[in-house]
Amino acid sequence: MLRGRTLWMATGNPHKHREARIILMEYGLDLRRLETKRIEIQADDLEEIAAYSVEHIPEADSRPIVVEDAGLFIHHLKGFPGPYSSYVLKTIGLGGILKLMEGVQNREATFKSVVALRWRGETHLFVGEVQGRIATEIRGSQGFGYDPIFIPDEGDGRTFGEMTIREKNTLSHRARAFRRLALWLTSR
Ligand code: ITT
Repeated sequence: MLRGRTLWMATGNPHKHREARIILMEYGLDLRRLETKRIEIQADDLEEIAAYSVEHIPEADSRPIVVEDAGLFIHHLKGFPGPYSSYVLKTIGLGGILKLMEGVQNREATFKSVVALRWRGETHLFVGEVQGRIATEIRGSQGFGYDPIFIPDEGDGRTFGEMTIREKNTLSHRARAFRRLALWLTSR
């Protein structure tokens, strides 16, 4: 088990940290945010990006660190933007995605999260996914990123952007990946 039940998340995104911290708290784990330089490689899969990143954080030599890489895979667009989600959001934005999806019937999408834990010289990966569809308009002002255009299948028709963090945490890709991490850590 972890000493002090504390681990650090290296992320530039405070929303991701907040969501993950709430999940880990349920398991008695304290997830702190680490402000550090992260190397983000360009690759086709999130697993490779997350693992590379966590393995190049110097602080990982002395304490347990997690990095999470997430992406939105739109089926009609053959998985775009996927590992390029961050760049696409910054460039064409939600409006650009909605434009690409104009008149498209198949709106299915998968949100995926890969959590890479670096601990005692080893890397462990935990994956979470949620299926849903792309809304036809931007809805909701909660959350961040793609939340206002993603409607999870298991929900009630609202986008993640129309949900509180706690509601999003019952269904999200991130919640699923971090729960897997928590179960693994607490069962050891
Ligand atoms: P890091 O510093 O942790 O890398 P980031 O914001 O770049 O933070 P990711 O690379 O994991 O995070 O995410 C890729 C993009 O997908 C980015 O634009 C996020 O805003 C967006 N995204 C990730 N998780 C999301 C979620 O739960 N809801 C909506 N958008 C999300």
